[in-house]
Amino acid sequence: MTKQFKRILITGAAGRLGSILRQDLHAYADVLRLNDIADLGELAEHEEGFICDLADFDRVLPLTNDVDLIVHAGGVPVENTFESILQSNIRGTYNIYEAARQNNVKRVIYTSSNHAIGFYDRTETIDANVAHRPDSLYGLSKCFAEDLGRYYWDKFAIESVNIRIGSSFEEPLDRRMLATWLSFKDFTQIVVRSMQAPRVAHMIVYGMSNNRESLWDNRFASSIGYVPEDSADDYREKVLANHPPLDPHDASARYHGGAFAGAGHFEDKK
Ligand code: 15L
Repeated sequence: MTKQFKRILITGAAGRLGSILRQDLHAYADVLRLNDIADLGELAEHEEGFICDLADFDRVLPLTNDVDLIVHAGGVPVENTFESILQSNIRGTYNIYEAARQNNVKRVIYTSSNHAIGFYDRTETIDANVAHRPDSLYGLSKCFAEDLGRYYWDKFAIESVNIRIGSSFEEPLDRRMLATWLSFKDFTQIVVRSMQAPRVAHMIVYGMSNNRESLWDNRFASSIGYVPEDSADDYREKVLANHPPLDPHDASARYHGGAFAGAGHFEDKK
């Protein structure tokens, strides 16, 4: 059967979420071009391996050549030094968009993060139209990337879906994740819907499963047909039994971003 896409580029393909995409997206594309700075292991027949640092534009240009779309999951996945956030997430994401423009790639799916809005108080339920409120340099790099996508849409008609991922793990690992959890299956679904939607312009959606407790109003995701099938509630009793409640006045408990909001400046001496 012919697949919908000829070639999809996945950056960060050796990472936790990139590996899920590597496994699941072959159903939609003849060829998966996989990028990371880490080893990608053995490549299947339908896979092209491309080890390079996204901060190096001369490598990113050929990386994005002849692809139908880009799923950009590469970069530093948590708080780090400013220098590494700058190189991997800020310069790296700029390089992806600029190379996409030069190679005429028309859509980028970006794994953004809830840490772009991590300083909203948990008493507030927010949608994807609220102003950025980053809780870390990492979160700030996600804000930059979302705005970069908007700029490349407004000026160059490159579409993007920015998926503000909550917490995507095998199962919810603490009380906060009862609200922020995104199952791996739902993660694949929201990426696939983002790839298949006929028109997305520049969108921001939340990457969250169907959790009863929720910090985010995800109504915009319904326009691309995302209907989460899993729920953190299936793990609720286990999580509550294993994780005592935090002090509700502590910053790690008060804000959407959890421990990222509660942490100090990464480079301060501990
Ligand atoms: C993220 O952005 C991280 O990549 C992930 O490791 C988790 O910490 C997640 O946010 C979260 O907020 O739970």
